[in-house]
Amino acid sequence: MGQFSGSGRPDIAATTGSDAAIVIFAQLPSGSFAGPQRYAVGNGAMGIAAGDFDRDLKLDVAAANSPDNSVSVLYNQGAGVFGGRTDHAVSTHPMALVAADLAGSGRLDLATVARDGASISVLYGQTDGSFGGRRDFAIGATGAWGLATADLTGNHRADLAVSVGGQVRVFPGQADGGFDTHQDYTVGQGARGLAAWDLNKDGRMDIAVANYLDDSLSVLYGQSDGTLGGRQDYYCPSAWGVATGDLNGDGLPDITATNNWYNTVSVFYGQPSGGFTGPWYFRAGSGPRGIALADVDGDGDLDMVIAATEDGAVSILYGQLPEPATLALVGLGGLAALGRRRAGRAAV
Ligand SMILES: [Ca+2]
Ligand SMILES: [Ca+2]
Ligand SMILES: [Ca+2]
Ligand SMILES: [Ca+2]
Repeated sequence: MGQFSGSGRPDIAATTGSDAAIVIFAQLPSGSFAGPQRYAVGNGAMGIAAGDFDRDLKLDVAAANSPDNSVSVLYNQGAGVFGGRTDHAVSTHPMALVAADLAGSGRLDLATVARDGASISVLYGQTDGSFGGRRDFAIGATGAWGLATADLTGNHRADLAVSVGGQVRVFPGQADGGFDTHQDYTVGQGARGLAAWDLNKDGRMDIAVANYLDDSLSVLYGQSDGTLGGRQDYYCPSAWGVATGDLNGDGLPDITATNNWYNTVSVFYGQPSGGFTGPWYFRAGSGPRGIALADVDGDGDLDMVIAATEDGAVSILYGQLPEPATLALVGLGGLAALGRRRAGRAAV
C-alpha cells in the first residue's frame, strides 16, 4: 500500500508548525480531498516523513517537533486512521526528518537534523516496528535545516546530506548503521531544503540545494571518486524547499524550488546537453516552503504539492495547469505527498 487511506490515490500529509498536529488530506475517488483530519503530535512539528514502519502494509507517518526536541510516530490502523503517537527524544530543535533503511536492516530508520543541537539523531527501526537505539552524529555547526538520504558516495550504503549555513555536509554511511566524518561542500548562503537525485543520469546521485539568503539554487554532481563536484548555481529568488522529478516527461530530471517571499515555485528543466534552464515561475500559496512531487491525479504526469506558511494552505499544481487549486486551510511546516510509487519514501 502506498496510500494512507487505501483509496487507490495518493493522499497528502503535512505538519502544521505551531499547531502541535499533523493533518491528512485523503483523496477521494472523485479526485477531491477529504479532511483535513488532524492528529496530535508534539509542539512545533516541522519535518514529516512517511513509511511503513511496522511492515503491516499500511503507511505510517512521523513528525519532528522542533521546540519539543522529539519525533512523534503515528501508526496507520487502516483506512488512514492513525493511533496514538509514540514520542522519541532527539537532539535540540529538530528540523527536517527522513525515513529510510539507513542501517541496512530491511527496516526503516528515522533521521532528523537538529538546528541547535548541531547533530543528526538517528532512531533505528526495531523488529517490532518501534524505534530505538538512538545515536547522534556531530554536524560541527549549528543552524542546520535540510536533510536528504541517498548513496552519495557510491559505497552502496545510505549516506546523509545536511544543509547548514553555506554548505552541504555529507555523512557517509557505515556498515554498522553509523555515519563517518562529514565531507563539506560549499554552496550558496542560507542553504535550506535539499534533494538527492541522479540529475544528470550518469548513475551517481547528485544534490540540489535551495540557498535562501543567496537567492540561488546550487547543484552538486556525484563524482567517480565518491565526492561531489562540478557545482552549478542558478538564480532562484528566496529559495526554500526543493524537489526533483521529470515534470515535462522528456526523460530528463527537472528541479523545483519554492520561492518563499515571492509566492511562487521555480521550475528548472533538465537539458539534453547537461545543466538546467529556468527558472519558470508558477504561482503558489503565500509563503511557500515545503514541496513534494507526485502524480496526485493519476494522469501520468507529476503534480506539485506545496505547503505555504503565510496562508496556512496546502496547494496542488496539477500537470500543466497555470494556477494551483487551493485545498483547505492548514498550518505550516514540512510536507509529504505519498503515492504508490513512494511507498517507504517521503519528500520533506
Ligand atoms: Ca504500517
Ligand atoms: Ca549524477
Ligand atoms: Ca524533464
Ligand atoms: Ca498528474
